[in-house]
Amino acid sequence: MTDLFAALDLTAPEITGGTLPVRSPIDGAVIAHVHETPLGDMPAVIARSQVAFRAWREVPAPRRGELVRLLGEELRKAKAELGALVTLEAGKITSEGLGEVQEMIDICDFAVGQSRQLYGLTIASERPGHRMMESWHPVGPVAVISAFNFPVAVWSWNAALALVCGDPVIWKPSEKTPLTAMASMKIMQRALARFGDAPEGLVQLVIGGAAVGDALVTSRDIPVVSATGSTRMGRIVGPKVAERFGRSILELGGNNAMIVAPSADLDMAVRAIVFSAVGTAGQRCTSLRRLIVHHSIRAGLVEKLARAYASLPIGDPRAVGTLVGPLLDMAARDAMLAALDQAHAEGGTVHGGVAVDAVAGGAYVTPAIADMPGQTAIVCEETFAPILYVMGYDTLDQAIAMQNDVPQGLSSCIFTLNMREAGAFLNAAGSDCGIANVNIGPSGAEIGGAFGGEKETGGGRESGSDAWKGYMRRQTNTVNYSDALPLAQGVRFDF
Ligand code: UN1
Repeated sequence: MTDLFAALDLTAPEITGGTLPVRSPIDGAVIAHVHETPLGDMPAVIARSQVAFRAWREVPAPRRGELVRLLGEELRKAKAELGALVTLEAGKITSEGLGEVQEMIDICDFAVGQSRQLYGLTIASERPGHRMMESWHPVGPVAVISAFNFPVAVWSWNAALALVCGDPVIWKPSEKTPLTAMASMKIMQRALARFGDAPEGLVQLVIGGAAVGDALVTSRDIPVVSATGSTRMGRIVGPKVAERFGRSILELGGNNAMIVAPSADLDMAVRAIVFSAVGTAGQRCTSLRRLIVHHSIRAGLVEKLARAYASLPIGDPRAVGTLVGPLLDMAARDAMLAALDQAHAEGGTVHGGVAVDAVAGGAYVTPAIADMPGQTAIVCEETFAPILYVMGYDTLDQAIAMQNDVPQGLSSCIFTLNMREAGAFLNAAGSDCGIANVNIGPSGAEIGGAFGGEKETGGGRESGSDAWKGYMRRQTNTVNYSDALPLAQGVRFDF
């Protein structure tokens, strides 16, 4: 552990003697005490960001991209170590810890290309001798508030785009995962040192709880707040940002479903279900939580799943072969067990969902399948744990209605070999989610697409497609190169 910290440039004074204890979900042991950002420092942090903005917005975008290119290079060099720290601090299995760092590298590559493609439009003017166009300008400091479950990738989706768009970044990571954030900042600093002349305060990290977050959320000097976490958190952040006419990018809860149609390739469906329901111990916002299966294949599919679930190695996420690591902490395990009790009380039959003592001090569980009589109250809630609720359907319309009948709207999918069903699912009257897939699970999205969802998921979009526009301000320009001054809409104002 000490070697890992040293390899990531985390020095003893930085990770000892602070007020915030950091625990590893692997065994619950305290691995560091980090220093929190005093609340009184927040005005200076925000002011530094504003000063950095005034310099950075004038750096040509492709040159800004160079910084992100260097970040991608430094991340490649540090991938093994940072991935291992994600495993230690967030409890992800080794492959998923590395995958998270790869996701950071991917968004850097994407953003470098984007830095030469901050395209506006030219627009036909109705007036002779006039040219209209649309320009995209840097908007100002962006606050990134991230969650424990993707402790570093979520920051990078926002930061890589914000930086090429000309915006400084202030990052408040989850209090549960400050070490991976600190290590990412060290990697960022290496990129900044190689870059040479970036303004001081371009990328900052603040560590602390709700009060530190609130200082960012309520500041008029931070035009964009990108917040990932629970719907409960979003309900607090969203209105505060709106109250000052800021822009929020919210990535909140998901309650993602898969519809399994009679024609589905069941072996493929089982693999997709197991990865998306059990992978990351069910702690992705994209995790599969609801399985809506045609009645004719329901019993067989549940049986296959139960067999697959029974074969999954549960334990220390660092061990070769482990597929199910720990939940974040004992509170997360208690919440899972309480949800299963409620599922039982609501008429469900629960398989699995038992606490196991894989590594003393860690919150390990067997993943659960809850065969439900219908979409009851507990099924409509997001419980951040490996619980898969199974429900039956007769007609596709019924299945789609059920899929949409929850407050959240992040990700969704259908397994079918019937192209009419696939088409209906992706249609306007189909899935109401931000992500809708055919014959792949709801989780593990690539960075090239816009990531986010509707309804209580918050409506934000990050990462690929044109999500970069969320980090810039749009300006409509009209240039008159004639010697007359005609008014639009034919208005006359002669004097
Ligand atoms: C999250 O859980 O907050 O699609 C993000 C996925 C990952 C990102 C998940 N690319 O599962």
